[in-house]
Amino acid sequence: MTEKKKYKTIYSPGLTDLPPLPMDVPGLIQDFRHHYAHHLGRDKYSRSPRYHYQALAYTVRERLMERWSATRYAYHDSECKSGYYLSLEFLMGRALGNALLNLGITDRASTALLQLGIKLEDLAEQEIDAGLGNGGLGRLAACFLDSCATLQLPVMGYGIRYEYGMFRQRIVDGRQVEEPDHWLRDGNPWEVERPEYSQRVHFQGRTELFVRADGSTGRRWVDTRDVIAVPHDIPIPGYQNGTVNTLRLWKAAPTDIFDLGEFNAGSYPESVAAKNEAENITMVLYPNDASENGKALRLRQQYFLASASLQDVIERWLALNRRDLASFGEKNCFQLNDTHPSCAVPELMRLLMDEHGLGWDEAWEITSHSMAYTNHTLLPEALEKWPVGLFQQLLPRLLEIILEINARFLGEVAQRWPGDNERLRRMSLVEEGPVPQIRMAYLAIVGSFSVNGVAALHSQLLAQGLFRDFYELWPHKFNNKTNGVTPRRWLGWCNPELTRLISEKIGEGFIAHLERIQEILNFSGDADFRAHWHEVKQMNKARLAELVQEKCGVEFPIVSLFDVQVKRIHEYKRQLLNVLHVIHLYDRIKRGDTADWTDRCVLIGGKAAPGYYMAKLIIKLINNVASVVNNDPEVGSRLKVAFLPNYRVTAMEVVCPGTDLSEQISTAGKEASGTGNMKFMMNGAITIGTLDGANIEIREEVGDDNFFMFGLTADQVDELRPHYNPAAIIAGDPDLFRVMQLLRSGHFSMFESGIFDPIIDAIGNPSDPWMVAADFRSFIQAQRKVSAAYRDRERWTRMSIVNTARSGKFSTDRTITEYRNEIWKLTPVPVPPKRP
Ligand code: B1H
Repeated sequence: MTEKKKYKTIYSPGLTDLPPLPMDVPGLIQDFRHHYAHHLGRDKYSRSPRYHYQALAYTVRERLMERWSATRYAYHDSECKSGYYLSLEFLMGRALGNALLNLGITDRASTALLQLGIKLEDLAEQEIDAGLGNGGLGRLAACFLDSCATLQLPVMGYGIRYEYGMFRQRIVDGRQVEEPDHWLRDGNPWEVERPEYSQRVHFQGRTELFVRADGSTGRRWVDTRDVIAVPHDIPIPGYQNGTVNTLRLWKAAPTDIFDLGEFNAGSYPESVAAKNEAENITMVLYPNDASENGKALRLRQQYFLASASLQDVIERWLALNRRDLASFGEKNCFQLNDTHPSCAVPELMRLLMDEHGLGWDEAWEITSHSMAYTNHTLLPEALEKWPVGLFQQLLPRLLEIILEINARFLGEVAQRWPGDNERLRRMSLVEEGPVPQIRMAYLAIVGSFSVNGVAALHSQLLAQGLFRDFYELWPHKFNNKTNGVTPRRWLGWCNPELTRLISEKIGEGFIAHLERIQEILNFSGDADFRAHWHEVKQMNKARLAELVQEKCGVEFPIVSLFDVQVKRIHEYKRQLLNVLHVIHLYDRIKRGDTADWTDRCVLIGGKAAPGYYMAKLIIKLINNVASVVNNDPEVGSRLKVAFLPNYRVTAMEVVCPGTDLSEQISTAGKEASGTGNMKFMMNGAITIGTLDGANIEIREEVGDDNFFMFGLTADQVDELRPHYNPAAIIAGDPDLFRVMQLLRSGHFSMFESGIFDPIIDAIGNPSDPWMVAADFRSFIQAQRKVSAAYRDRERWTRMSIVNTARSGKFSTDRTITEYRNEIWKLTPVPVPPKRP
């Protein structure tokens, strides 16, 4: 049923030759009512806001559809080079507001709905986030798609349509509880299933030698168990430019019942079990973020994505180029979002050789000139390795190809460094040991023409550390592409008040040309402008305070400094250091050390990987500290602490506009880039941060005076490590000593004495990889400066304006322009507007 062979092209221009849909208020009202009554079948009594949302979603969707096909025709006709972003994660969040903004009809839709007695904001709240990602890496992929569409680049996203996205987090007794995110339960108006473009993906089986008609021999993959990949396409609108690009997400489906019956010798229950086995592949997103991994199902997901996507691209290419693959490598470029889709390297080799008859050299020429790899982390526990035995069992033909790639590659190394066996061992794609493993990062480097990190420091550390040997061999492959965020969602949509204020001064162009936002610096001397700036921030803080009241039951007075850290909970991100500062403030209040005090509201939010014990314990500690602090009458409004449950894209849309102080406090050298830091900056928050990831570049842009820097540098961290002595630091720092004393005394343990011992031990451990104690003093001092600066409203507001004004570099439009010019070599393709 799902097999593509059963579909053939029926050319039918008459079916699609339609006049453009109206974009005015009456037209929107008419179509909204049509969808509500005739499409969804609702009547005047069924007033659930769900259906209002759905009716508007369909009204918007059909306006995307006409631009979508126009974009496909434009790309097809231009015979342009294409890019593909291969990613196991696309953290899209909500689609409705983004589509309205990009179509330029937010105000008209809002007016239309008001005439029907409906508020757009209430309706938009009905949409469930598409949470198909863990954090920064997945959200970066989503921002990239937005910028590709806005820059009119022929780039398609390829990913997995997980039935269950990132789990929902509830907090029960201060602890994280995970609940499945069945986001597709009520249907998804933003996807279009395209079974006619299904692909078949092989697993298991064995390989054998075979003889071709011409007498030559080859190897082939036989007796496989197959799964069908069914594409579901999501439209990606550019900013008011007529372009709508495509995110293609694959869903796994069983091959038809006949095949299953045959395989299972007619046994019905086993057939149904096999159906489940197929569907399991795309059932759930792995929620690990940059922590431990290694399950067979995950490798199945990775190969499934790589194989289906490559077959899809090749099929389209052959349909267009009459079966000629010679120039495939010059006209197609695949960007691998970390090593997760790196099976694409051996899989493209396999498809070109086994399915399309190319020889090794020709196939390698194409593969190694069309693949590019982005690394997102230096953390050893997140570097993917798969046991050779697992590959042998699951993907035997791929293993053969990987071993051949390795043999040829090591031959090249041996030529360059004769006799250097140690180097061969270090660089081999196969790590020897009791369980030999494939090093996926090395596979990606060998198979790609470009290898990039995601911030200047990170790229430098890759070349000098993790990938040093490879950098020596191929320095030309290595480059940096500092991350960004899309200003459409992260300013235009989430902060309409600030966007309006800026537009009044410099026009609206900055949303698609963020470098122009620096023109607001001309107005930072204007007291009136500053007063407005402050007012907007206070409004946004009120909105955030409302959220905190509703979700945490904690009152945040908007006159306080809003101090926020939202991101995945991970030891390297050092939420713990933040908590130590909170405890220190609490201790100061209790000791009456409150001269020149600045009232503070500290908000922390983020999900812990379900199996990450320490991260979960840190969540519990934050919640316990919050409950002690918030319920102490002596503390009052001087300090409030809240843990925001279920942090996600949609929460950030309220959090970042309402933040004064952005916490970016990872151990230097550990955070590859960070992107939350950029969202906060764009919305006028000031950063307190270490010299890590993109923080360094943010500080460069805003200047030393508009950034609160603290802590060891990456080099200093490395130097200190061998003689790190946290016990001595604690003993020598009375503030830290008292904080540790409070922790040890069980002051925050409630009735569970000793529960935080693992945290106390970790801080005092000389081999603490995150060196929390090392940066405590410096952090406390920087926070003192923050408090003083905030008391001077004029000064703070100036700093806030400078941060927004200097955020131009951190638009993904800049990032994507660099990818396009330096890696992808793509040309923009304009899409002509439809005429009535
Ligand atoms: C980042 C990951 C990641 N780096 C493994 N690595 C995953 C690794 O599910 N997994 O197995 C998922 C995600 N994510 C982040 O990427 C970095 O930590 C950030 O610093 C960076 O800003 C972001 C985007 O480049």
